[in-house]
Amino acid sequence: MAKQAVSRIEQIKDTIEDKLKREYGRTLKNATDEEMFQAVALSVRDMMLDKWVKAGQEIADRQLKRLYYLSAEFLTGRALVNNMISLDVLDDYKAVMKKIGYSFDKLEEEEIEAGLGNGGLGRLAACFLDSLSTINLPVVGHGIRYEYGIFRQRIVNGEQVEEPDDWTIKGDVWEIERREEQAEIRFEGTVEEMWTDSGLTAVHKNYQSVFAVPYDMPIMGYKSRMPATLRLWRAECPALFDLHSFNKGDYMCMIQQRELAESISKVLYPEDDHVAGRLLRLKQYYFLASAAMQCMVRDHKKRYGDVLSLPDKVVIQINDTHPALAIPELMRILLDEEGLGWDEAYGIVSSVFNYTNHTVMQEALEAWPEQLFKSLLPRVYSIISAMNDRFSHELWQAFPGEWDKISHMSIIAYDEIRMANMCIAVCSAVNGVSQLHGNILKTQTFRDFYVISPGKFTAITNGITQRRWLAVCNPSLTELISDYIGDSFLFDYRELERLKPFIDNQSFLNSFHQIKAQNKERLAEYVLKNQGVNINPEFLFDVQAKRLHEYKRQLLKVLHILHLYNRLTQDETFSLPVPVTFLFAAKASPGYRKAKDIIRLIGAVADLVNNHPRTKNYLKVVFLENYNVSLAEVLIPAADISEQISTAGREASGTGNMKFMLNGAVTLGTMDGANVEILEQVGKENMFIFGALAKEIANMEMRNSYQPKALFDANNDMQSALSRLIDGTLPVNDPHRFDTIYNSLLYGDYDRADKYFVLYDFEAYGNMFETVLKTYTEKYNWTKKAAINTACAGFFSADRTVDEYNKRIWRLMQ
Ligand code: 26V
Repeated sequence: MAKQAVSRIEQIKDTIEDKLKREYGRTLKNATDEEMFQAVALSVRDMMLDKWVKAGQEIADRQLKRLYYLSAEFLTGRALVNNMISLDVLDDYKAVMKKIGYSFDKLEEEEIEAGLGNGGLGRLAACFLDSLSTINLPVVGHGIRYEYGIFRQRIVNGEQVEEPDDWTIKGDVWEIERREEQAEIRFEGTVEEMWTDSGLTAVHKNYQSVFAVPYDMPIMGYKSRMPATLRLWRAECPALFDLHSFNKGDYMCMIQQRELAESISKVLYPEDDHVAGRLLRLKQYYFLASAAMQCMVRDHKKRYGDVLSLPDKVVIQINDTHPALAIPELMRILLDEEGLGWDEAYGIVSSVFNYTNHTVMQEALEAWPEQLFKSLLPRVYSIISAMNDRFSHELWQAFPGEWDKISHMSIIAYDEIRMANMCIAVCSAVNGVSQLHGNILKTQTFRDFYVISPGKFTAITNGITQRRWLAVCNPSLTELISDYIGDSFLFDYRELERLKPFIDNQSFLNSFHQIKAQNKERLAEYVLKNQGVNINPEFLFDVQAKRLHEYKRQLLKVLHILHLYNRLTQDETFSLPVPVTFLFAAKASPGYRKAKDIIRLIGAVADLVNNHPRTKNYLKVVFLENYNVSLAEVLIPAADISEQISTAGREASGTGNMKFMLNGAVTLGTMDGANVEILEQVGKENMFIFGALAKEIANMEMRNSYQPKALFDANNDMQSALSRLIDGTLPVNDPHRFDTIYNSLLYGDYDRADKYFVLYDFEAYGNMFETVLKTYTEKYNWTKKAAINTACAGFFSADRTVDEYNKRIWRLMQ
């Protein structure tokens, strides 16, 4: 080993020893696992802080324009190994741990992951910060420091049980509290308008204050000189006790007020499927928006003196509509605190804001009850009202007399305030997250808006960071790739396609195959250790891992398993060319009944097929508990097949699809979201595509022509599979447990029958699955397909994504 490396290793060891001594009064010999983790993490943090401070200086000196990425969710996951890789010290730390005889894996597992997000939207925000830092663009992410992140899921008697996720219980090593930069957030009260020398001004009175205290975390991109900052806001009660008014009644009241104030950042809402007009959620969103905007204006004025130069120095991206109140909040600050006139303020606001849409599901488009909004945020309400008046006027000019259209497009109508409409009306750019999704926004969801401002709309396909989703989660594959093409693909995603010439190289493919086998073994160990279930790595691993939602169609896969069960049990001559382990991992929103029923169904089907004397030789079904970033890191590298089977037109992009592809899983999917672009990259020989197209689905919906019952009547296999839901075959206590699922497919409950076209695609899915199994038996051929998927995944790097945002929208300098 080179002399330099030896001294670096000694230095790291000394630092860890020093941290242990000073923080805990311990030595390398008697430190607990937790103390060891903390000491190591602190030593890594020191290295990041050096870069962080320098970056801050550079931003100030060069007066760089900065991005504010506003998001209600940042699903960062564990940070230790990722940070080591970014700082290029992973091998050094491994050597140190070896030297002191401490397991590196244990260290890694000691970290509690920050689960401050529900799914794709939150994880995307985390990938973006990593990529922005990697390409050295200056960004601050603003979010909420939820005390409880996404719930921990346990399965008890087949049912999902939610448990609180106490992630800060041991204190978070990565964050730094910045109490001196707190902001006051005002709720409720009344607004008085007054004429003063500077015209009509509004004064907000009798409000209730809550304080927002920031916690900053450096996010280290790969070999970056510009760590990103993630600033998470925590709610606190303004003053402690007011001793003068101290009497028993006030005391109780004060304690209550304190609880109320602090409840704002208490918990992440575990829903991403529908909007309940919840007061606390609205408070959270305003809390985030106001804290971020106050902080931004304060910082800008400190650097540049006034607010007029904001558009030159600042650009804001709002991640879905959750942080959209930042728009009227910045108006409020510019009007009421900075004394600007409406047009001047509006000019600034409309030039700095941009909006990303992440869903076309109507029930997830936020709209707040007008009265509730008005009483909680009276001043913000009056500003939105004024924006609505002006916007309605424009609409009237564009569509004279078309009242339906105008009220459909207004920001406020039918006693509701619609966040997406406000964003589109005000922002400079509105983007979808895949090509297909962008087109649906233009032609369906927001088509009337597209008519009046076509230039605003764009589509930028999502991406993932190849550091976490390859280097961290699949070290062996990373090493193999590096052996063939060097490791610059970790920095430059285009490099990955240099693997293509090796796709026919026997020894490359052998190693690729072996690595997949090892990763399957690693997963099997995990499943045995955590759930006490044995899975055989010789089986094909078919994985569907994502939030549980009807549109994602976990149900399609379940019905197909029942179909295979029927065939295997009814026809002794039928068998599968290769046995399959079907892995599911998914959290259901706690209030989403149907989603929870589907989890129960998966458990019941698992009990059925895993225990039947014949089917257990061919099928194994496992539901993995508590899907989160850390589980994804073990699961994804072990997949042979990636199930991406949403109803076409519904999945805005998907990012799990990209993670699986990068790790050499072949996609079995519909023409939905970014699957369409995966197909463009890999070609149809390297992907298994089936099912109705988005256009067909939209047509059937428009004409109301889809009749699942007719399909059912004409298809024996479908009948047999579906009847398993209600004929007592499934081992559950209540024989009617799955009646609702059955009925909603055939007859609809409160909604249309089979709203997500599960039965429509049932046969096509089954046929394509047969092809998958046949292909899998040709080992060489299969590994080639898998490797091509890895080689073609470069396009889906979030480095490419943020670079596109930058060229089209942000215009930041490196
Ligand atoms: C909606 C709501 C509504 C109610 C309250 C909380 C909440 C939280 C999130 C959402 C929107 C869900 C949007 C979302 O996560 N979309 C996913 O975004 C991914 C990143 O762009 C994309 O890959 C997925 O296809 C899309 O479903």
